[in-house]
Amino acid sequence: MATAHRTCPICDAVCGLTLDLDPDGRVTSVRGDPDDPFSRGYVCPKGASLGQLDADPDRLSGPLVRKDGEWVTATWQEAFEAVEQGLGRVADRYGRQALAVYFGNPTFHTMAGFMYRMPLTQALGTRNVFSASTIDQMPKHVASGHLFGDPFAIAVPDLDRTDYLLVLGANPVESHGSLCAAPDFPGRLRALRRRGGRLVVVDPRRTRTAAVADEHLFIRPGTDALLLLGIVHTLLAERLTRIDLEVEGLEELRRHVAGFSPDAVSPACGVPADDIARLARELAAAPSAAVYSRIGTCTSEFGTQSNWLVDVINVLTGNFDRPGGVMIPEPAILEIFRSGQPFESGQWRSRARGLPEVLGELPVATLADEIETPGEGQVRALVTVAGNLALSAPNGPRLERALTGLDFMVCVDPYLNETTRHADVILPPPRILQSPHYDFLLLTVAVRNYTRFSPPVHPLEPGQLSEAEILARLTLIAAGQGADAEPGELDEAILGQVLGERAAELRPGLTGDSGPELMLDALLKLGPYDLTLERLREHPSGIDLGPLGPRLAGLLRTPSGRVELASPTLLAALGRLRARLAAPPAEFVLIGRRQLRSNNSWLHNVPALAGGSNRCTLHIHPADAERLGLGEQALVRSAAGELVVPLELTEAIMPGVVSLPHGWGHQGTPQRVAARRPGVNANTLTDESVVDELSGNAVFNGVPVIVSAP
Ligand SMILES: Nc1nc2c(c(=O)[nH]1)N[C@H]1C(S)=C(S)[C@@H](COP(=O)(O)OP(=O)(O)OC[C@H]3O[C@@H](n4cnc5c(=O)[nH]c(N)nc54)[C@H](O)[C@@H]3O)O[C@H]1N2
Ligand SMILES: Nc1nc2c(c(=O)[nH]1)N[C@H]1C(S)=C(S)[C@@H](COP(=O)(O)OP(=O)(O)OC[C@H]3O[C@@H](n4cnc5c(=O)[nH]c(N)nc54)[C@H](O)[C@@H]3O)O[C@H]1N2
Ligand code: SF4
Ligand SMILES: [Mo]
Repeated sequence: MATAHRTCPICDAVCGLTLDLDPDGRVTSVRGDPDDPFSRGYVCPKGASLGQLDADPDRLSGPLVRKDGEWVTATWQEAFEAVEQGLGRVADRYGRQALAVYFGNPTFHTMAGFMYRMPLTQALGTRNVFSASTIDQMPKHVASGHLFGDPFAIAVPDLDRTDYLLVLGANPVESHGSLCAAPDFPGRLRALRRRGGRLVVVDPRRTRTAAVADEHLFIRPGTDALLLLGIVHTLLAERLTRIDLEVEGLEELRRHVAGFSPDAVSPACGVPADDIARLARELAAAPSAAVYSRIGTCTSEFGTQSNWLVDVINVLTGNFDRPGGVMIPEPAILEIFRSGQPFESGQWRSRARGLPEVLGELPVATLADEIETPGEGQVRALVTVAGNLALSAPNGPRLERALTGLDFMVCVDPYLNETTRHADVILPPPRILQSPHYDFLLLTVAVRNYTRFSPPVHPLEPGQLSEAEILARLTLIAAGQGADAEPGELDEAILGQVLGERAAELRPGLTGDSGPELMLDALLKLGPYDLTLERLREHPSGIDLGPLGPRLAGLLRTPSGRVELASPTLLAALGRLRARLAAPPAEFVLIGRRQLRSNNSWLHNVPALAGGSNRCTLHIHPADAERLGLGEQALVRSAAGELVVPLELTEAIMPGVVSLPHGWGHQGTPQRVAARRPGVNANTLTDESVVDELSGNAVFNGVPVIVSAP
């Protein structure tokens, strides 16, 4: 029996896995890799089913092209020729702005997604660039951009050393963390408490994370910014600050938070004023403390303000860039995504709604507008890479209808699913275990500096294409070089750019079996630890690069060269929060939730993960269900649409709040296991017309709804 080492590619926790393989190369078991210095043998049910996911018989084994409304299998050459014709036709007739591209969540995990994203975007030559960032973490980038001048200066809690962790809008015991790579997050939280630390969770649901915490506070969805303002107010009013960094704007901040005392914000956010003030005092008094926030705060109306205030508190309490507080990891690679230029957004605006560009992209929440609104620049062709917009975008059904009106659509995706079924061409990457793996991005938000490379477990079969080659050839087609162009030349051009003036010196010595591996070797050699791909290959269980340390000074890019606590843009946006203090709350608001044995939309076809508690139900408080006279199901209506959903009564949710997981609603696709328990699409209810103003991020939490008997 052979074994292979592999980093789990599913979620952000980057667990090291050991796979047992039978003589035919089939995975017979998956265990946590005990020799991995970071994950130390941890594995969750999703990682344990990697073999089933990899061998899913419903994955596409070759390209599909739609002819006269029917899917036909095609050769790669035929498929690329169809792409060349389809994109070419639209670009020739309507110009490059008629092309759009969407990069989905797995492009943040795959090596090919990292390497070819920029080249493909540039080759398409369009401003209609979209990614999962604006249905996820864009508020965090904007907040860091304003505070530190670097939108990628994303600090993570020093989980293994902190004395106090305040978690808002995250449920890492089920999600295993996000913008915070920490294998065995649940174990690390237990360890925090064992060493005498304190864990406090703020969430409209008493989650599994809340269950392992010292304290849980319910909060009315969408009001974290108010709670956080109350904390900032207390820190300043009671002179509890301990500022170790050079900051700008403390006095402006003080003036602007004056109206947000705990007493003032408490009625709107539903957290008692005494608790708000106490949180501030506890954060200030703890030997070290970290405030950590995620999806619940990002995908809400005041996402950017919430994430700004989180780091303002980390700075004011002396915990930013400090062991035990929050710190910015130092990954093994050269971080080519840092531009070195001060952060700026709104360099262009979306055509239909005038929403600002951020990090070179536009909000997913306005993609349907861009497809449907006639005129110069109307989107008529779409490229998706690893995305399932029909299920993951706000008002997915509207976007899905818009997709049917496109002149051409090509998807790089292993499945024929709710989104790709509208394509003209589907280009499937090979199986997971046939691809090399390195977490270029996730290791930049790891709670320990650490590195690990996994070579492919299985070779490509004759005629099969790697995801790298698929994306390279798409890029070359987009650049006008045709379906026959050689990917090798593109790879050399990218490597040349990455190596810059050291190209002549370093290029001859680079090793790797593919473009992305060569790129990894280059970035390691240019990185801060003097590593090489060869060295990583010698350590298949990974290499520990030590605990996090302070590094903000080298990253600050604000105009003042200091931490800017009071960016005028953010202060100006406080007006809407002030108005919110007096606004009457909606009778019901919808929020989401993640489930341990699921990952967004694409794991529901794995038999080992289906069933049990993994159900698409609406959580509602029993008192609410009784008051409304609800039975097994409810009708839920919002400004965007309506759904009939099975109910699950639980006292773990706040009265007035209902929760529905996303990624469900599997209809009309050939995924046989998923089709047996399709669930409903939560994004039928989310409203694409409402966004977090400063980042354009979608609002999935705090959606006003009306709940009634069906
Ligand atoms: N098992 C599993 N793991 C996953 C995923 C998955 O689908 N399943 N998805 C992955 C992805 S793409 C991501 S981005 C991460 C996300 O990781 P997390 O951010 O941990 O995501 P959730 O588990 O959805 O936790 C969000 C929490 O916010 C709460 N919440 C909702 N609204 C509010 C609010 O207004 N205020 C506050 N304070 N809380 C609120 C919800 O009740 C929920 O408990 O997880 C990743 N990991
Ligand atoms: N209501 C609501 N909606 C949400 C959220 C929420 O909390 N609530 N969360 C949002 C968040 S945080 C995110 S990240 C988005 C996710 O949104 P998306 O990224 O659009 O959706 P996923 O469900 O992750 O779909 C991933 C797609 O990639 C394909 N895929 C998987 N592996 C690979 C691979 O290796 N290569 C390629 N080319 N394709 C691959 C899958 O088949 C699937 O089609 O959803 C968002 N939508
Ligand atoms: S926690 Fe995430 S990375 Fe770890 S095994 Fe589970 S799915 Fe994979
Ligand atoms: Mo995400």
